Amino acid sequence: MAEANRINDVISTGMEGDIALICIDNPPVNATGQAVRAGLKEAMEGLVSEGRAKVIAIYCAGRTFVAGADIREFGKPPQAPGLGDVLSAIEGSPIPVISIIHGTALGGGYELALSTHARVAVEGARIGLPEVLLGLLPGAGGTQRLPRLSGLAFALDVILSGRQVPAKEAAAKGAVDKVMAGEPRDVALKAGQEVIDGTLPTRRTDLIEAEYDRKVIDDTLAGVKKKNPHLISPVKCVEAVAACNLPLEEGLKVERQCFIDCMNTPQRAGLIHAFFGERAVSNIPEAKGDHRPLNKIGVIGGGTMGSGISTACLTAGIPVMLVEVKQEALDRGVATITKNLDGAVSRGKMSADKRDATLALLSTSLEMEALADVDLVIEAVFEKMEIKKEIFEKLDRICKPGAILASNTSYLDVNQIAAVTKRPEDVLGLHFFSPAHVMRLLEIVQGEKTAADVVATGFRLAANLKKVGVLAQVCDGFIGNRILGHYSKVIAYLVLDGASPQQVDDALEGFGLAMGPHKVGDLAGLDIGYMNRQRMKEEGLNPAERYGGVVADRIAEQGWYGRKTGKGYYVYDAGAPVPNEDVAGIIDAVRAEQGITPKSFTEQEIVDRYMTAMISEAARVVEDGTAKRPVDVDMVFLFGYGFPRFRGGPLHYADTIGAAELVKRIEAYAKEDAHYWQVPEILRKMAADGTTFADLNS
Ligand code: 3H9
Repeated sequence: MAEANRINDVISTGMEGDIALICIDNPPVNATGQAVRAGLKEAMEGLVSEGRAKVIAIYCAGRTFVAGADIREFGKPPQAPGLGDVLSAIEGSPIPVISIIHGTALGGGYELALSTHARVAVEGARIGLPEVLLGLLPGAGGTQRLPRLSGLAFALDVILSGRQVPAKEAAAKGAVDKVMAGEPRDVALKAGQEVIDGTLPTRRTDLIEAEYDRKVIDDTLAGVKKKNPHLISPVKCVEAVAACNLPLEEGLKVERQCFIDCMNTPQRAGLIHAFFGERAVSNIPEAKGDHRPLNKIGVIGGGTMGSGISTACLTAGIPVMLVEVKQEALDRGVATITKNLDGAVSRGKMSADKRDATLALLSTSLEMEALADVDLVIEAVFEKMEIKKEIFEKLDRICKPGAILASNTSYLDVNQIAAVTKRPEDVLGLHFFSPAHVMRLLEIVQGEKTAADVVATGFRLAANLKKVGVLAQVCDGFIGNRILGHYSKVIAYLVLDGASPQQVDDALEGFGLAMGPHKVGDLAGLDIGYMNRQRMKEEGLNPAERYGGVVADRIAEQGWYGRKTGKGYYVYDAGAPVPNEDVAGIIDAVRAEQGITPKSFTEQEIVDRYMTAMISEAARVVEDGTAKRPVDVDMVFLFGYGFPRFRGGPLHYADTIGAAELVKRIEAYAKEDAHYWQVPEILRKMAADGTTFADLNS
């Protein structure tokens, strides 16, 4: 800067002729932490009292404009000055102020831009108000100023979706005034000169009257409540926007109150835990070391999983060699991949040309030898140890030195698979979740001998595929399926002991699950669980364990496999599914045979038992090191199992109950079934120490 004046560590000002520049430099994303707010206030006061500048341009250093308030400050005592006050001072400035947006102007960052008198986006920039995704709402004027600039419908869309709006669309809607090319500082000078020349008009947003339509607001509110019956912040967003017909000062008061209401909810804490958790899982040394190349990937198996994995890799631009044993199976695999990509085209996520180019990255073969030149092979065949061993022996012979050999097994012992090769250091588990091109979780399973750069490559693959990679150690089912295997038993016990399947589904949907477990069973096919239980029976059940599968077995034995047969726990005719009356008869008969007198359970009791079972096994998974930290378990459940994001994950939720209460609950349940309900040692210790799972995350 010609005349640089450092206000503090993150804010500096300077003069270039008649143009004053304010630069925000607060890496990584220029969040409006206390130093930024205080520095901006001081810089504005200085420039206004000096009175030399004809225009003030605010821009940012680094990769982006301000990406929002500093989320790390939330939940802590507020520190002056508040962002709202700083922005009101900017809006009230007698010298016109403009903002130069590059990268992303999000949340409080875009609100800063809204308080200035004109917004210039650098080409490629995006704006957005994503607070709703954090259980909040724009709390520094966004709900009041955006409708004034761009109208109610657009403002409601941006605020409720949290989406990032490209500069071009934002300009068309008046949400930015101009799009220019260049470096932010150069654009600041150019745009500043245009303001002086009168070619870039400026205006105060607070003086614009918002167009107002009560019906749009009422309809939006009704839609929001229907779409997200559990969430508080979308309702509060609409409530705040509804105040945009008041004078700005009054509207800001309503917005402030709505913001505080949201800030005080456990949903806000859960969603912010999810935001940081998503980043924390790969913020570990294991993910960061050297990695091996990923220029070509082999996939063995063209079934649902293999096709989904191939689709994910191809979509990320990685060439795939798909191998199957029979031509028909290969054709089916290619057809599934094509269908997956067509789906992306019809949803507007991919152009037809891009689909063709993506498909051109796929080659196929009936010979494993075709995998000789790939960097990574992902085996996705039946869950049978003998078949996997046979494949890995062959891969060991065929694949080039240094190639990574991965299994998509969902529960088998990766060490045993690795042991059949002469290169166990190159073997790991890459557990995708179905549908693999949609679900974001990837469990990266580290075997005893897996090399460090192979694990790091697993994380690199996750990042390339835009998935959330979570490190897991070997055990039956790794993190997710092991925990699922445990808590799914409590669902059967609840039904045996008195709850109806529908009651269980309703209670858990009320807790936030998108679909109750019996509806999920009907969707997945009840024959699958039945076959698994038969296999387990053949292998020998644990006599100490209560067998809960009797009801499910009898339902499947009727040939009622759920949706695909039109009947399961529910009956699927034309309308909404209704509970299958015959299932009630089966349940009554089983209870009578087992001498069970049915109890009644409240919805809360159902949720408590279900969650306590999930938390118990999750705690053991952390205790024995299968998961590195509680946050890893939480992210597995958010990204792989549809656990409600606003609850943060099972162990974040556990902290809201507290270890002492959980121990008390488990001990009470243990009076009915001491084998199933056992207090994990880690939980007992936490109850004694007064510590939480969150303490183990740091
Ligand atoms: C708000 O503004 C409220 C106001 O309305 C009212 C106030 C009164 N704070 O994602 P990345 C960290 S609410 C603190 O990996 P990318 C992030 O944790 C806020 N830290 O990069 C990571 O740290 P680490 C509304 C933040 O390039 C590092 O920065 N705004 C914040 O993939 C890099 O992040 C939002 O919700 C923050 N606000 O994506 C935007 N943002 O390296 C949230 C990021 O230690 N942010 N960090 O792991 C994002 O969506 C993405 O970070 C962004 C960059 C698109 C900006």
